[in-house]
Amino acid sequence: MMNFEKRTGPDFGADAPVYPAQDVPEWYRDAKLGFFVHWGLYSVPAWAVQHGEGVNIPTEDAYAWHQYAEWYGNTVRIAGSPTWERHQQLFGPGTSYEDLADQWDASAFDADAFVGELVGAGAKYIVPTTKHHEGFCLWDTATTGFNAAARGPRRDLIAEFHDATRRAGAKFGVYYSGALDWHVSDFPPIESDTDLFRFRRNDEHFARYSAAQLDELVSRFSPDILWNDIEWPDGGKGRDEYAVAALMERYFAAVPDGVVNDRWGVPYHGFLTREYTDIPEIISQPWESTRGLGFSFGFNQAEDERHSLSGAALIRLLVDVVAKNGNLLINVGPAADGSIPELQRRAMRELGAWLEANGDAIYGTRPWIRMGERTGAPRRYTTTGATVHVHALDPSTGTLELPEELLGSDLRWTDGSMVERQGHDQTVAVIPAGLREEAVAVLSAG
Ligand code: FUL
Repeated sequence: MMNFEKRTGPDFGADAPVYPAQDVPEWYRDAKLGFFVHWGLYSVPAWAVQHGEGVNIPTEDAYAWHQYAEWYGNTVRIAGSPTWERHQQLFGPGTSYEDLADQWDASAFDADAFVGELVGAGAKYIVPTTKHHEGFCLWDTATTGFNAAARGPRRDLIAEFHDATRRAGAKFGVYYSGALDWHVSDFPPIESDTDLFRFRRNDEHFARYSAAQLDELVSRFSPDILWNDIEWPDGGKGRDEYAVAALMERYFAAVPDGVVNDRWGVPYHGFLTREYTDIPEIISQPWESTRGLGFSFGFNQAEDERHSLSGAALIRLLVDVVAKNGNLLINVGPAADGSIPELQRRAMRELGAWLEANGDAIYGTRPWIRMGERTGAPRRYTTTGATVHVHALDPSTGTLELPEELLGSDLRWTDGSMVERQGHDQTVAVIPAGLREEAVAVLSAG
């Protein structure tokens, strides 16, 4: 995969940093489904305000009412915010966010069992947060004592994730918050999108700190994916050894078949990322859709069934993303103790069972000439070589309109049964009774 031809960023002249010209590897495109794991100090309170049906939060309050529980460390510093109020009541006014480090008890975490759940749900890759914006490192790092081996769990949680993921035969990625680290910053809380870009460390010293951490992660775990977030400190966008270009160089030398995302703030990216966004069409470049099962990545105890994707909705989301050339990086937010809350587990298990029967129409596929049809009952297409898979997103209707390109093909349902057709020109497939209860029913034409 390594491609030694170099790309340079625009407009930098002779001093332009040189980025690798690395393609997104085929294994990543084939994988289709990964699991994000957002776990950190924020999992101790595990709470964010739930907006609820029809509540409209004015833009200026968006950060005070942030729905992402992993943003707790910021929200709790906004005086008067619901998080701030609840925090005073539960933990007492003297308890800072960072004090939560010593309250984090991860004793129920069994990495093999945890990873087993994700792989059982169909994950081909797993991406835990190694350091989220809070700055707490989940691995045993030499760069700071603010880490899970020294405080709270007193375990190297990333090493445990890594070993279990490799044992399970899945790919291992790392999420890393590049330019936001509230532990080593001294800014007021972020209360707007403007603040997000103002209140962040951008100095050279911080770029060195971040690079040292990412280098540790690369040399210890050879991660298949570097999933950076919120860009890289500006102090590290040149040609120095702590700059993105040099980091990439070292990364691809260590992991030639690795891949990075697009959140580095430089003119180089691997796969594109989309977060809680509906994509209307096929995107020709490899991309990845991410979201939580509910409205948060970190576990939010304020959410229930009403806020979380059902198993069926999750399956339909995966099919929709894959038909549009994407991968789905669905998030699981464990409780502080390392267990997966039941609501999330239920949806994951339904997804795993569906993939068990229909995985051939997902893994290793590529999009067809179009993602689906805009009229009639909702459906999506994927392909394996010359075979086209037609996914009925609402099989309860009992019928599936076939695209005219496939009318002459041999058609079979996932369960191997022949396809019965109806209509004067035989363009409608009858969905067998046994498949009508499924979230998505699939027939293959080839
Ligand atoms: C965002 C972060 O701010 C969220 O907390 C989450 O980690 C998401 C995947 O990326 O930009």
